[in-house]
Amino acid sequence: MKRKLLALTLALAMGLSLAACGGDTAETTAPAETGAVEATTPAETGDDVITVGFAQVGHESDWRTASTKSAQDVFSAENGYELAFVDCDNDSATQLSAVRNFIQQGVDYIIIDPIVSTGWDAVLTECEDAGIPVIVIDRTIDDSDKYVSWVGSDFKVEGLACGEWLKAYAADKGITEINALVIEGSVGASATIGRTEGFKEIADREGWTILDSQSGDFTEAGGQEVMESYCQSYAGQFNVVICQNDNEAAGAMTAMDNAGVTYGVGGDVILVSFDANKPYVQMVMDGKINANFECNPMAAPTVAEIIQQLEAGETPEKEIYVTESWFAAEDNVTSITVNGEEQPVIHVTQEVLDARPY
Ligand code: GZL
Repeated sequence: MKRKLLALTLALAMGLSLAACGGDTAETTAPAETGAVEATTPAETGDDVITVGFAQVGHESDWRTASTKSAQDVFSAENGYELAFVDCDNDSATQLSAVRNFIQQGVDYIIIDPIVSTGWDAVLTECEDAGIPVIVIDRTIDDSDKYVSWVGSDFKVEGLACGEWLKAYAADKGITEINALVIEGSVGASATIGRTEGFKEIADREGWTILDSQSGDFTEAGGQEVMESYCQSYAGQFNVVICQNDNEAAGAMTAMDNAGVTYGVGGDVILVSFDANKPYVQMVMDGKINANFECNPMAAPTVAEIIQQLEAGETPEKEIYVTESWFAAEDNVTSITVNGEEQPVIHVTQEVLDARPY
């Protein structure tokens, strides 16, 4: 009961301080069946258990698996939490419905990793009315700020870093013409929007050609399907493939293998990926992937700190960025500068690989 009173006080404070959010997003989607709710219930329930509802994007990628594991490790019974986890299977209607179910369950806190960045203001208003603080992780919500904090990555910076690395790499290799194919992530996801925008900004500045840019939905199957189509449509025309996550890169490699297209160090095509999950950092070390731009999935520890701040009546930061690294197969580009900030490009050695946490 103590936490409920605290949350209600917070919600009232938030309601008073928040500027009106632009644009009503009328709920047009009828609530669908929610995903299976998996609650990790502590052996001993007590007054000090904090209940957390987590509406996760889905299970589409290795990155997602790491993100989910991070939350399950942190919000465990032994750590004093009861986690109600919903895998929303990349379905926005399921995700909105899952959040509404958390409200009905009366959880203490709600975590959302939003599948898409719009359509959120109505349900976030319902959370606020119910006095349940919302913490957003990873992808962003762009049509409402009725949440306490967001913890994640700057996706545009990831895209810019990719472009700046490619510029430096091409210069070192004497490559004067870039004809790129992009395999985008899920449509409407802020990760897709940011990475696409960042890379295109550099491509436009450098006069590169982006021959095509289609969604592989952040999955291996999607990456393979798009790359098979590219190998047909753009045979012999491209020398760069940008995959917006590791699973798409895996699919693209299969398609290029089948089409007899060589890639990676010494190949005809420069292959770039995002996420930098450990198996794909291994592929960078092996020279299959030329560069990989990390997207850190470990937001849960920071979310736990935010919850503890709220429990203590403190006000957390509104935006908290996680740290990320850039990896390359060769050591010919040692650093790049993005938005005026220089950051090393890490040449992947066995020591670097062994040190990777996920
Ligand atoms: C980005 C995250 C993306 C990953 C993909 O933060 O939302 O979704 O890059 C995942 O692997 O599917």
